Amino acid sequence: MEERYTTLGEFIIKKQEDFPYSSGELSRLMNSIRLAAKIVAQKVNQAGLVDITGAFGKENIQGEQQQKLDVFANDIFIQTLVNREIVCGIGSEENDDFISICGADGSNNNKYVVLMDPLDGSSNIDVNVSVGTIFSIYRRISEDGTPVTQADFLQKGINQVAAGYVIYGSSTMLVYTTGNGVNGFTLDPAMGTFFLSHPDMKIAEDGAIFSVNEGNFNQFEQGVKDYIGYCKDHSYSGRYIGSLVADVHRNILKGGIYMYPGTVSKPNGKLRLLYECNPFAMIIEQAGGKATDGKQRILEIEPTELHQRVPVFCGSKNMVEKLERFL
Ligand code: AHM
Ligand code: MG
Repeated sequence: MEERYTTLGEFIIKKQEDFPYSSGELSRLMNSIRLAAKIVAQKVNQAGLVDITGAFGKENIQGEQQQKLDVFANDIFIQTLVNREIVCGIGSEENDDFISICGADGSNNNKYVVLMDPLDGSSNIDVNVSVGTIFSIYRRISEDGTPVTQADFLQKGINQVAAGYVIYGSSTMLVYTTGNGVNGFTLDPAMGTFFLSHPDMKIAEDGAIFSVNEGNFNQFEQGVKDYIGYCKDHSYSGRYIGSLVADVHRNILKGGIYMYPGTVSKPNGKLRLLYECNPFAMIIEQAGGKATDGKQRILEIEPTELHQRVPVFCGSKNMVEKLERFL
């Protein structure tokens, strides 16, 4: 079969065959994410048609209003993973605490935990801008068979076994890595099948796109301001959708830097280490780029809390290194 016809399902099986002694658990987990992504894609595509957009009237732990589709996506991903008894714990940006998944006898022999932002950028849904799901998979560090603990979720990003995102854009794509390169799959909506469309994705070492919310400019530290000045002096294109998955996806494909720096009022910025920064840092590094909080590699930050925020600068290697010289 020619590569262009490879489906995500086939790709997952092929990956597993590279590890003949694997239990197949990660493959089954990826298949569950693939299924949940299709269900959410279908719902996102209907957002303008059915009464599903708009505020749900509830706030999440960060005091932000949840949208109906946030809640839907969260439920679908959780249900899919729980029903298939495929993980021992789930951490979600939409849940205050992690979820421990146990059988009737209180035990769980699965070895992976999933952390996710089920629908990032959901404030963009009402205006038909691309949104996405971000996920991250770790091997538990607590003893097999016992309920998961917070420590299973507070692992450094370098421990990620896999990470990926789904972008619900003009087409739906699922992009993921298991630590051996990055591959992207596009959903054929007529067939309901993801096909390998972007094998071995690489981000250019140099780029000419900078993505940052310049509305916060006056609150940035001087080094960030100077770097933005450098980008302008070099006539780089400013591109900021305000939807992380879409902004980073574009920069991976075209070369560029994404920045969410700390501000005077929010020194740690806005984005969450566990649900947003770590998965993207793994993907970007696997694609040949870099991701830093300005002081250290994102993947080496020791997490201290589930909903921790960190400044983030990620993208084309030479652009991130240039920025680091300004900081
Ligand atoms: P969310 O997880 O609540 O959707 O917020 C994250 C989003 C990102 O998608 C995006 O990059 C960022 O918030 C935009 O923030 P701002 O509007 O401050 O620029
Ligand atoms: Mg988010």
